[in-house]
Amino acid sequence: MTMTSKSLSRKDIMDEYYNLTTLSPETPENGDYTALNKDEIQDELYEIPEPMPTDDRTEGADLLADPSEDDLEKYEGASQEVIAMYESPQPPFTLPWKICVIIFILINVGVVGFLVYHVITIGQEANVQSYRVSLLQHKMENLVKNLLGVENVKRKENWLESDPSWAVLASGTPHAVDGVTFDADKALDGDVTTYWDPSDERYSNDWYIILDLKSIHDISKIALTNFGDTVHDVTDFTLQASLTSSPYEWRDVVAVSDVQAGTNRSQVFGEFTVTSRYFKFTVTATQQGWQPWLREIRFFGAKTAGEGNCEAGYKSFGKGCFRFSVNQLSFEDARKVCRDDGGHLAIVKDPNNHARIADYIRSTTNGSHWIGLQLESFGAGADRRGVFFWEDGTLLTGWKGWHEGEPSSIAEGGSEDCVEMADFHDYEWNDKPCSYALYYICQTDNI
Ligand SMILES: [Ca+2]
Ligand SMILES: [Ca+2]
Repeated sequence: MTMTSKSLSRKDIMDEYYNLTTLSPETPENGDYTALNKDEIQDELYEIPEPMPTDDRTEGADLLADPSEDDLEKYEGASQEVIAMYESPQPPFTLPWKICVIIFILINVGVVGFLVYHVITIGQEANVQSYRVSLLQHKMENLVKNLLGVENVKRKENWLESDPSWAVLASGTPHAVDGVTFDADKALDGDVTTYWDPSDERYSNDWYIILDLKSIHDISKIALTNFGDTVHDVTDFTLQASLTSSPYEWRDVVAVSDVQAGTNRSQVFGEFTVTSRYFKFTVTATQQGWQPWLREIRFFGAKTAGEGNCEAGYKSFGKGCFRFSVNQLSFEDARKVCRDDGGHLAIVKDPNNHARIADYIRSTTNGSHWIGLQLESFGAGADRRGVFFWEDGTLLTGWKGWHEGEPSSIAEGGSEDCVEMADFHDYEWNDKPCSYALYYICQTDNI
């Protein structure tokens, strides 16, 4: 995606497109073309044709599902109006895109600076500050990645951003008061004011949390933040790891017996390396044998690289990393799974990549798969129109993998707003109702 295209919202594009297809040649002021320059319109729409032989002019109208002669005439009339405007001696003033980018960066630097100031001045303790700064750094890296379109931000070990959903099982009955439950989530919420309190008998010495880090990680340090008293503070713990969940196959990673009680500073324990997705953290002793009150657990490491610099479980095809589902879901559910995985439904803009992916499907499930392409329709009844967008927000332009006769359902009464690589079309594209349960392909960037 080019930087110029980022200055346009989807609504802008769809409004412009709608204007183009409905504009009367006698009333060019209906279309607010002054907000765009000619290159932007040509980038974002399906190329407004330069003056060309009449026989070629229908090419730009392929967004229409079933264009009538009348539609094509309107489209051509509108195209000529736009071209005439940009060839006029006084072109409309537009802010250069580079200045837009600089302003955008300056605004973001200001926002980040404001956040950093507050992290430094308001943070309660040094460990809280360092933790939040690392979060901020993570978010800034993503910001830079988005701004520059850099696909390969260097893979780096770091303190992972804890996630309460990592806690899948915990021992004991969590203490509850005033509607607040002191469950294991509280040790993974990134908040040192909340804590895990698994009420249990004294000297149980088997208070555990099973964690699912959602993907395979290389972990080399663990940090605990005790409550800070001399009754409930953890003094001993073990960490075990399993690559599988049903059943778990626990193997010992580290046993620690020198955790300091009576302090609520973060304590780091390292000197191990483990590659796993599931972890069992067990408190084997507290200062006076009562159940632990534990503010936070953190892990240091990075997602494990698989083949071709892809995360484990992903396959490298061309520039992207792709994971093929073993289950079948609706488009929305599949989209959510991919996003939870840190990626998105597959964006297949390149015919060579498409061929590799199709080959892989033929050799495995041999079934239809959702890809990250969806129709956004506007207008209703006979006026229904639609534009296909990829999951990264870009318009479907350039190469397209439609099977002959597809998409078949943009026009009036259409309901096939999602796109599959269809087994019955030899994995060429078909538009299909989004509610169908299909296999799906997730994609992440290289790491
Ligand atoms: Ca907490
Ligand atoms: Ca169809």
